[in-house]
Amino acid sequence: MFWTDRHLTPDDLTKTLRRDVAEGLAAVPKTLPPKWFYDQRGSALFDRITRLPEYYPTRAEHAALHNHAGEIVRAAGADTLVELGSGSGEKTRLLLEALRARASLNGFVPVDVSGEFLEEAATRIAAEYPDMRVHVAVADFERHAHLLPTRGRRLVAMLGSTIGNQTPEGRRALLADLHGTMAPGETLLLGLDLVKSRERLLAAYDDSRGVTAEFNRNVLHVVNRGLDADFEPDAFDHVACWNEESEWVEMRLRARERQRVHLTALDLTVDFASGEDVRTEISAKFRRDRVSSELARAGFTVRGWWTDPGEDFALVLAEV
Ligand code: AVJ
Repeated sequence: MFWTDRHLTPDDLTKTLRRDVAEGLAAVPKTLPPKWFYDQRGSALFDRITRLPEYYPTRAEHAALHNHAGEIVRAAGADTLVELGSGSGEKTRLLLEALRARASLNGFVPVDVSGEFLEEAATRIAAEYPDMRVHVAVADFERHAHLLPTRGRRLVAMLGSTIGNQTPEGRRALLADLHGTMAPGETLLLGLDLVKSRERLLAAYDDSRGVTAEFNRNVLHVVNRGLDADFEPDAFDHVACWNEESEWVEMRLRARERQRVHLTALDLTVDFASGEDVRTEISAKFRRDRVSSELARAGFTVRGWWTDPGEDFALVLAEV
């Protein structure tokens, strides 16, 4: 059984891109939101990042899930997996397998903004689990949480430290919003990258092969194509820095020299000073006490905390 709900059209996406870019480039300092990294090329580059020796989060999260998926689904008591920001599907399968092993797998709801990619991955999974209901939701979980299918007892997973892209204020809003859409007894599973040495963090976001640099510049290719703009991606340097006070990694693009960019679809001209930065991503790193208090503030109770053997990455399960 396979359904698709579409809460987002390609037209909606273009509208959001226009708004995000117009607001971000008018801000001081300039910003571009990280959700625009992931066109086809950006997704392929991210996939390469996850296999880099310096980028430990994906492997660490996989190890934690591999070791603890059984305990997690037992604590959750769920029969339906909702996956917000569905990734490659490898981590999904570990959770689906654990649910099937308890004979409590009824439904799977993958949620993402890009329909094509999502339906393709979901079709493959549906074929592997013929008795499971697959309900694809093309949606932005930052805006459409209340429109997601509610059937079954849901385990809502947001893996890959995706929530780390939010500011503390954004996290507060997102957690409160999710809490408001979940029924008593349902659970939220977050994958969270943990605070660690500055050296390891910076290496993970500035790899020696330059894949992350190319991923970072890709947002300019996306803006060029989407808004008929003339950014020269190679005229920007990739910069990663650790913000000690806020405990997040920042990625920026730094103009190598003075430049002027035209965004035809916005009827906008933007000037960059030599050395001026555009902030393209924050990637927050977490500590257990802060996570517990943020979840409590949104109305959740923490039911479990699991890590990989190296304690680089955590999975936290919170009940409504
Ligand atoms: C997918 C948002 C979790 O923040 O580590 C990887 C994206 N950026 N390298 C992260 C990313 C640079 C990644 N997230």
